[in-house]
Parts: sequence; structure tokens; C-alpha cells
Amino acid sequence: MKLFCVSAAIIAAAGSASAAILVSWDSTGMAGNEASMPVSFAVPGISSATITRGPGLNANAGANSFNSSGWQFGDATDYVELSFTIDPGYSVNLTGFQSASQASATGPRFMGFYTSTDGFASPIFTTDQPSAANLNINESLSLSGLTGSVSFRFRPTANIAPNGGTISANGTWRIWDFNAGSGNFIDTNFQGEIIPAPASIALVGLAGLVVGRRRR
Ligand SMILES: [Ca+2]
Ligand SMILES: [Ca+2]
Repeated sequence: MKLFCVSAAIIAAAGSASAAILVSWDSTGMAGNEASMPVSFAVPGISSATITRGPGLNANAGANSFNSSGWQFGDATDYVELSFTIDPGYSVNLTGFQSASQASATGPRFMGFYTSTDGFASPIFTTDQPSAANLNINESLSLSGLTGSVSFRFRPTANIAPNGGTISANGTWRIWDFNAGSGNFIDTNFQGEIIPAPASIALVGLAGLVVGRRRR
């Protein structure tokens, strides 16, 4: 009876979670041409978080950023990818994304944010960088029930640069911290909730019951 009560309490708690930053990456102090951006935070249940370049891009220096050149419109290998893995037994609901970008005068002006949930088919939002200046990105997301590995890619959606011409392979595009003003920079992050799956927790509870019986 005591074991049953403990199991029921764990199952009841499984449905509760609160929206917060789930995973973040820090560009502060980067040279810009590293192979990836370091993870600064991940909640328990999220692992293997990375920000990397597609194979069609080149690493490019740019202080406090993750910077790339070699952009060609229509090249499917030209993307910056944000990826993380949701551990077995959890699901994730994403509600927000924060970052910032900057394109050079001949870099890509319009960038779509694609997801692996539809095979990177349609952008869930598009950024417009009309000048070669910082662009804060602060988007609401509505992606529920995510499990396993999830990836997002920034890719050009038009062959247009901030200077009005076409994208040049020498042009650059970087992501870096969201600028909250007054010298306050927020690491690139996804917000939402992570939820332990009730089914897997119920199984753990049942396993506990079986072990308890065998010991008697
Ligand atoms: Ca930072
Ligand atoms: Ca390329």
C-alpha cells in the first residue's frame, strides 16, 4: 500500500512543468571562426546541444559571434544549425527563441528559420536584415510534443543582400547574443517546458512494486 501511494504521487507530479529557458549557447568571447558555439545551459533531460555550420559554409572571424561566409542562395548545404537531443522519457514544448544576427553588406538579408519537424520544408519565421547592423531575434514558437533529436536551420530565403544586390560568397552572416540593452546580453536560447512522460514514470512505479513484492 505504501509503495502504491509513492507511485501515484510520482505520476501526479509528471504533468507539471513551467516555461523557462531550456537550453542556451554563449557567443561572448568567441573569435567567430570556431567550429561550434559553446552550450551555456541545458535543463536535465536535454543533451547534445550544438550550433554548427552546414558543410557549404566557411568559418569567418567575428568577435563575440558565430560567423560564416560562403553563402549561396539555393545551396541546401549553406545553413547554421541549432540542434539538441531530448532524452528518452521526456517531451518538450517550445514557446520562444531569442538570439541576434548581423549580415555584412553582401551577406544574406532574408533568413528563414526551418525545423526538422517538417524536414526543413517551410520556415516558421523569417528575419529581415535591411542594413548591416545588429538585428535582435525574439520570436514566439508553438512546437509541442517534441521528442528525440530536434534541429533548426537558418537559411537564406532570397538572393538579396542588405546592400540591395545579390548575396556574395564573401558576404558574412553571424549569430550572437540577444541585446537586451544597457550592456545586458542574453545567450541564444530556446524557451518552453520539458515534461517527463507519464507512461515511462508509471512503468518505473510498477517496477518498484514488483521489486517490493519479491523482497517480501
Ligand atoms: Ca553571452
Ligand atoms: Ca556555400
